[in-house]
Amino acid sequence: MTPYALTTEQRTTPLGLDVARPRLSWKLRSEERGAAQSAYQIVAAAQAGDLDVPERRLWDSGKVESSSGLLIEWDGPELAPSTRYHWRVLVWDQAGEPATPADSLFETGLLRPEAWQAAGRAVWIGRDSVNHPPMDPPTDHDRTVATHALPPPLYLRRSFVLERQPVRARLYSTAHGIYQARLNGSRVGDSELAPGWTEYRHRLQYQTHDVTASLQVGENVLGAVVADGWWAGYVGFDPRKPAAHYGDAPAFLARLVLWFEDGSQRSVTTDGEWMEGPGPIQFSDMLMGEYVDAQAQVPGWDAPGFVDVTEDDSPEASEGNPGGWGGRRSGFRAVAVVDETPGPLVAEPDEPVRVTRTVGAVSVENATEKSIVDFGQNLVGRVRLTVRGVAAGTRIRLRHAEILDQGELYVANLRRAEAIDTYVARGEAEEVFEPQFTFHGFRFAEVTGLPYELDAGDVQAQVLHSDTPWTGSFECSDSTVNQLQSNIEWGQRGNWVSVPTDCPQRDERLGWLADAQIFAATASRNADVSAFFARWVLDVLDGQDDEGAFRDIAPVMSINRQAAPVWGDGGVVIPWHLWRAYGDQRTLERAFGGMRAWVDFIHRNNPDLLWRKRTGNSYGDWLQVDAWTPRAVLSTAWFAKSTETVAEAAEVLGDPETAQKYRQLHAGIREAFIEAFVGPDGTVHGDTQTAYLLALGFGLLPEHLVAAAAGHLVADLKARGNRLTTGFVGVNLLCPVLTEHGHADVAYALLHQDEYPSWGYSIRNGATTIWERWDGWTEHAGFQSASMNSFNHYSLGSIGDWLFGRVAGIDQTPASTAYSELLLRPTPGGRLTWAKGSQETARGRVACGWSLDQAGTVTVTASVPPGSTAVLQMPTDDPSSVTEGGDPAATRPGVEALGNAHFRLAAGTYEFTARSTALRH
Ligand code: RAM
Repeated sequence: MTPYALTTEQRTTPLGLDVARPRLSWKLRSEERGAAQSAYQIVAAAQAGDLDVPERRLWDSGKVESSSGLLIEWDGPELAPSTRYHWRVLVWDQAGEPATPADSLFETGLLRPEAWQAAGRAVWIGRDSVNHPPMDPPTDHDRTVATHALPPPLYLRRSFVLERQPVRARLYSTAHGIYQARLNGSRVGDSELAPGWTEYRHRLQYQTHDVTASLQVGENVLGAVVADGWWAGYVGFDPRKPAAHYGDAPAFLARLVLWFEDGSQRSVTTDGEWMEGPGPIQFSDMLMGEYVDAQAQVPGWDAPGFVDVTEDDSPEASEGNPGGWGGRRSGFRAVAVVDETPGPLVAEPDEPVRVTRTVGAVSVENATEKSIVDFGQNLVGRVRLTVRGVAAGTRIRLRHAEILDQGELYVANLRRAEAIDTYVARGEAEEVFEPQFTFHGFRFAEVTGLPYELDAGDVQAQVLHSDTPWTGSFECSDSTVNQLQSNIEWGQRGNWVSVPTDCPQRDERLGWLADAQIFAATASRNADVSAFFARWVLDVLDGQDDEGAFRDIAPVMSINRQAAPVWGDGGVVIPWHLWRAYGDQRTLERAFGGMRAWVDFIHRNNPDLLWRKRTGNSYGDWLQVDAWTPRAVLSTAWFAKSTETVAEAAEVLGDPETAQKYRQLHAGIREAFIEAFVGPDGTVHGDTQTAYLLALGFGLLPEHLVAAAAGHLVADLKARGNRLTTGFVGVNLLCPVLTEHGHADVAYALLHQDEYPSWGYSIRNGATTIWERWDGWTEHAGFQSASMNSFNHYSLGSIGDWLFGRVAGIDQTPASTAYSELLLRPTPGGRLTWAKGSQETARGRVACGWSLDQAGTVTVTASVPPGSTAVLQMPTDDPSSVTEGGDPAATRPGVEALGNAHFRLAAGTYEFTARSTALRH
């Protein structure tokens, strides 16, 4: 047995942790059946070598009897700031044999906000716009919508001299806006759009970088480029110009801490000594795009040897100034200290946005005036364009679109987001343009201004998103279903940009709670979203008001009112999901008060237990088609669901009394629901698919009417030729509820449907991501209204959870957390002949898959990680036929027969076969 994938606070070797008692985790793998951890021991030390020397250890947990390696709290001495801690885990298997230990490390951040104020205190610096108003932005930029001038980003620099080489150096930095730090001419780190987006009034993240290797004896230059970003740029669909959201100008805050051999320390911080100057980026905005005039580059501005200002235009003056700035004033001048107080700073707790892959052009259509590039995939990021040998001053423009309309970019659905990047060439043999502080959602780019035909090799798309580790895979025998899984994954990638956004392309890109909660289960199949969501939950909680109402959006932006049903319920669902999927009790604890306050808010305003009042901007089953699920049915069902979840959470958190109270409330809501909305024949008021799905999925029907209600649901689907009418809210219950109630065949019919409305219809029409609307484009009506028509929204992709959970068959029992007890229910069906899924769960790798041959033999493979067990439901109508390697399954090691083709499996890898008359292919 081997421990692997060691994490601290759900991240691999994080730098700059601001957590008093970080939680340590490891996963386990083993070839052996029944493998399990019987005990562990954690030791920690200041140096890796000291882990071996008992008397030099900082913490030794001793041998702890436990089968779990999940989120074990640091129990060593109080952590010191800016300190690296090495830790090792030793585990013993079920026979008491020790396994090979595994090592990891983490490093604390500044830990206390006061640290920013300490000697050499850091203050916010920005442009001194009183004494040096920024130059007018360029007017030749093709802006069509925006009416306000966008000021150029800040180029900031500070020179300092080191007499000695530091042995260690860390840069702690953040911005009002988005920034890239520079040190001695190079970029620091690979974060994009740092510091990311949080509820800035409550929390602003700082980043930590190890910059030891970039420093030198002699002159050093620390710099930064800071653009408006979420702080001061265009965000959401709010027509207000920058300024209105958080502030009106970007600013920078940094603390570079240097440690020397003799134990002494020195800091270089943002202060009034810094200089601010011009640079090639003339403006940059996340929605509008970026304008770069390469002729305005100030060579060497961020490197040693640069002379800030010279009036002397003699060639001698240029000497010793590698920037060769010579004859002109560089334009750098003193910054303004814009704020003395650091503000609510916290260390960044999850993986930042990064460029994670490059996608080449699939084709380039060169016409006289322009080239249209197809990347073959609707994606999120920016174009990287190589420009060859054009004259200085040549202006090249990039426009972006998700889709083409008669060969031209379709940009109407971007609304006010211009998504135009402009490059003015320097006139060199080869120049590379890649905007830095903007991102677009696009599959196509139009390039104008090149005096030659663009070669496909000269243009790439750089894909960026919050770099959550990708942990899941799903595959099957049907290429359309595989395309659906790919579309779901790309939707997740593109919409995970610091916060879970609804869409990445138009003037919106907001953290809508319903979208996120509906998709959360699918998201955690594909990727490890534990740290990402745990952070966002704080934004959700920050948005809650004194009455207990959440907001529709977090961070709050554009719309600030009490949340609608399903939207506000995201504040309950997501913390609970983090507990279920990852065992994150700390986030559940943190969120519990807010979860409960939300339910109390609904209850207080709806004492008759039907949620009809205070429903915010009640969106209903958003974007349903050809159906109208009554609002009160939907909201009351969600009131019940959230109440039940609060009860379950109270139980987990060791408060049975509170659990009992909410269980009682839940029973009351359920009764009220039945009384008000359920007919004696099992019809649910509204008679829509979503009405049945909610009632069935949330257990809101009397037992004797369950089958009848399921029958009404199936009848509606059949009457429509296996076509759905669900919107965001019903869709994630659709296939799971059908399967649960014995109608997997209907679920498969929906999966394979390619007539409108269906997933297959969008794929047949070229979708490479999940569309916002079933009718985003149809043969009969063309494009939906451009006022709301994104081709990259993940919500309708929430079927992904079912692909993993039922088609491949990976799930967990209701009482299990972090997949401690798997429920493996591979479900052959539809036209599939095989399917398989795998997931790197918090405990280790889980896999399940099946294949079916023409004779009706079904083969199931499954992997259960050490310490977990599984209940496997073999898909066969002939339980006696289940074998492994020719022997009855029940006689095999690690297997216990539970009857009716159900088996309990210990950890291990299995391959079972069975005969099935029903499943013959
Ligand atoms: C749309 C958003 C989002 C949805 C809201 C109600 O504008 O894109 O998907 O949650 O409306």
